[in-house]
Amino acid sequence: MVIKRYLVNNMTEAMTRIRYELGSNAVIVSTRRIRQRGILGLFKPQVLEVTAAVENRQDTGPALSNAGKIMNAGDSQTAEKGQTAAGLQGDEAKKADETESRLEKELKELKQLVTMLISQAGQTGEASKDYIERVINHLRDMDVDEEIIEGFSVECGNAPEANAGPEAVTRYFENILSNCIASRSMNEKVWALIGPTGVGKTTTIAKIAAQEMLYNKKSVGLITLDTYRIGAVEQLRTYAGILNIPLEIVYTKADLINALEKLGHCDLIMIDSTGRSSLNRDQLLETRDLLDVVEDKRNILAVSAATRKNDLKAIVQNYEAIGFDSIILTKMDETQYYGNIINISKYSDKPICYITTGQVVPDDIREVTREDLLDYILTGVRT
Ligand SMILES: Nc1nc2c(ncn2[C@@H]2O[C@H](COP(=O)(O)OP(=O)(O)OP(=O)(O)O)[C@@H](O)[C@H]2O)c(=O)[nH]1
Ligand SMILES: [Mg+2]
Repeated sequence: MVIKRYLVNNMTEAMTRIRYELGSNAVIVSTRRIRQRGILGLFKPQVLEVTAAVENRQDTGPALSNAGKIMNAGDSQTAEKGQTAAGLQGDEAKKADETESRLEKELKELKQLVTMLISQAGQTGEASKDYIERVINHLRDMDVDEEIIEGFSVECGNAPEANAGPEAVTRYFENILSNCIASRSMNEKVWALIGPTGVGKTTTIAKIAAQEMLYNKKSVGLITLDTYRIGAVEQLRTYAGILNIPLEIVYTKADLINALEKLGHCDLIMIDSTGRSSLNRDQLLETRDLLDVVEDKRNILAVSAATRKNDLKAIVQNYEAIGFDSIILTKMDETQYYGNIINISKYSDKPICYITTGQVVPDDIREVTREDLLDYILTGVRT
């Protein structure tokens, strides 16, 4: 006995294929609707699984074996037709007619099957094209840089169908995002937050200090360079008071050296700096001059996720005047257009270490993972 399983769209397709492959003696053993396996299956409609059996292997493949006969019959038909009319009589002529009509019928079925398979292949290609188009529109909505979209479109849009579905898209962005996550551990003892005005530097310092104390049991000390803005020192003093940690206020390089010595016993020293417009190079250089006295430090650029992408590009480029090792994307809760997560990987080769998601200290901050960022970028086109 030969048993064969078919995945088809409907019973007509099943019957045609079974008749073609197993012959007219085949019987249907079971039918059920199933979804195809794998993530790609989620995006495909259910298919019909039909199991058919035939008693004897010799019964199988009549159409295939007949296919040869059809060709031969076709070739010889013209030559033999005159002979048939002239020579064959009664039963024999009837038999020949029957064979001819059976062959015609099988040929018709074969034609239908081929047409159906060709149209199905076309539809699958269309589906993956539509999907890539949908992802491209989504990326545009997310305000992703056009050059990134172009790169994606070339890579996935021109890929063969198997490489142009949701799995391939996820893989593509996983690769990009792998480079924009701080995989290196941040072992430096001093972390200095720099960045434009009002992006959340001081609040973020309070969040990190609290989390490092609570979860990593580190002793933390704070230094502020921001004696420029009225109320800035008080803001950080309030956090230092709540956390019960030391705070040093610094005006000059000598002050900074003293402060670092005083806080030498701390596991982590966090430096808050004055917010600087990235377009004011003199101010940027002033901050760099001051920070240059600190050895073994990590400069972290804080920038709001809600920044327009061209401004983000300028900020990242101009802050190279100070130099930075990683990035914090702040105020993720203030935007629904998360393109900057991926834009920043194009504008800078520095990884993202944290994102902040609200005003609450210390909760609204988290270290980033690739999956987290993928969710931000692809939610809406993954399901
Ligand atoms: N929605 C939202 N607001 C935030 C976030 N982080 C900080 N803020 C708010 O942004 C405002 C400015 O925060 P600061 O921490 O003072 O910003 P800063 O960068 O230190 O500002 P300057 O020192 O003036 O340059 C405050 O109202 C914060 O509560 C965040 O992740 N989401
Ligand atoms: Mg501040």
